[in-house]
Amino acid sequence: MSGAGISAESGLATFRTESEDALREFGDNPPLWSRFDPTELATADAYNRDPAMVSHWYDWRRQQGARATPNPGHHALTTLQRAMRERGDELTILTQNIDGLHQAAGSEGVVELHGSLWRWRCLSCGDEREDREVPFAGYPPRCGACGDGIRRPAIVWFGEVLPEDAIDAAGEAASTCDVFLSVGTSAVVYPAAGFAEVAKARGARVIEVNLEPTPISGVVDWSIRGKSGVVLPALVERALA
Ligand code: BJW
Ligand code: ZN
Repeated sequence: MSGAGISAESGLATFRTESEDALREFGDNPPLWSRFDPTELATADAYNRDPAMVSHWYDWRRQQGARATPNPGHHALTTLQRAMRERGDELTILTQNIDGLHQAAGSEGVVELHGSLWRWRCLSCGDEREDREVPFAGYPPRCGACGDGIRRPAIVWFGEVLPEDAIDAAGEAASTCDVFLSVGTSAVVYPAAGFAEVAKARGARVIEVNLEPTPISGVVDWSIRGKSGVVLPALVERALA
């Protein structure tokens, strides 16, 4: 299970941090919710109130996403996934991230719990399609399928239900895995945060990789403090040795 922290070393801002030390370390790229109000941007109400403003904000996010490339943390997971497949095992990557960097690193079958920065859904006809155009042309963005419906980012905002197939895949992986890795997530946003505990309750070993302690640090078997771009390559190298 990855969160925004795994993409921090690709230059993408995280959402929140618990420590002042970490806040200083983020320098001129501080966590998003330390400078923006999520209720003004990441809810359906906010979008209905001001679709142009919210769309512009996501344009800015897409501009950053378009420039970002996977870092050694993403690549390490791809290496692990391929090596495990060769041995007849499986590594399921569950991500809360909407940036697509796991896929860009070559990981397969990535389960996107919170949607994607690169997909849009029409509020009228429900058509959902990929669009990587940055910046997006015209506000509010109109649907290419039905012609006049307004499109919204296919991202899961606060108070919205996660995609059913993603929840099912995450539940299945968490309840059947031998090892559950929680990487770069503050583990406060539900239901995603609950899967580590599901895995633990079903007997999996749980490993956390994070710069700082989180609410699941007391539950996990190992809590490794450090940057995922450093820790994951080292972990994977040892796991495959
Ligand atoms: C590093 C690092 C490095 C940094 N290396 N580590 C119980 C109580 C109260 C509220 C709720 C509740 N249960 C559910 C809710 C509501 C809500 C919720 O959980 N709120 C909590 C905040 C309390 N959940 C929802 O609303 C969800 N939906 C839902 O519950 O629906 C139920 C429902 C039922 C029936 C009808 C209707 C509804 C949906 C949640 C969607 C979350 N969406 C967002 C925004 C997307 C939009 C956008 O991106 O613009 O998704 S919120 C934001 O947080 C984003 C992330 O995916 C998500 C998780 O954040 P993540 O990934 O953990 O990042 P950070 O920044 O929090 O943490 C980064 C971590 O990395 C830190 O710990 C750093 O230390 C670390 N780090 N650099 C390693 N180099
Ligand atoms: Zn439409």
